[in-house]
Amino acid sequence: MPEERPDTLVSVPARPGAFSFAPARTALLIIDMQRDFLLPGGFGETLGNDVGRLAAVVPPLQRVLAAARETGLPVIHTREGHRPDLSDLPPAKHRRGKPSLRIGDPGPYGRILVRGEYGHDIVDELAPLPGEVVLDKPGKGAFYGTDLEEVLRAQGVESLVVTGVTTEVCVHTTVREANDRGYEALVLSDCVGSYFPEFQRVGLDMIAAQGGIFGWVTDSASLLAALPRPAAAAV
Ligand code: C5J
Repeated sequence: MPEERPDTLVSVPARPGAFSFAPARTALLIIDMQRDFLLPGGFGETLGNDVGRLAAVVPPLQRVLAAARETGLPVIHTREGHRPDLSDLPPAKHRRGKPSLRIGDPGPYGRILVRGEYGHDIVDELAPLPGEVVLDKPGKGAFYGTDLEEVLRAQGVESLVVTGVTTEVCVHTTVREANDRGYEALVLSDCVGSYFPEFQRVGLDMIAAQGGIFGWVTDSASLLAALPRPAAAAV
């Protein structure tokens, strides 16, 4: 049973400056840690990407997920994907690029990026627990076409710890959407991943630039050191 979450402010060293948040009003957002993006043969690879680059995100994100659960932070998982009849897939998204398999085509883990398929679901290492929100989104941003805002409002959330893939696409879009809606977002540099090292670096720089134009950036160790946890869990 998680302890009562402290309402006092906690400060984490971050770019462009310390990020202060109340654990009682903070949620962990895990963006699209789906087999289709992380495993060979999934959607990410059909687009020509080296999916091995995303694997490094899993161990630090597992540690952050465990700490969030111990502290009692709400955990929200998202999955990008579409209805089996593809009625929510814009034709422009469907025909985009030259992937070896398109959304809806049969692939090694079922139909590519289709809800209910094995590949659409979250990797085993980060599997949601009963009671954690799993939000299916048709777009890149987690607020678009979802009830994320209602979920956050109902839980009194004001700050988000943002993790997942990919840094420059779904993470960035979500952080920008969150910023426009008045949320303060802390992005964990080692818990977000990109297929492109330069996009990872620049994507993070863009968030923290101009005094934190979209949010703040730190790493998982800094967050874990600052997060107040029940004494037994922190040792
Ligand atoms: C992409 C995502 N890259 N989750 N989706 O298409 O970033």
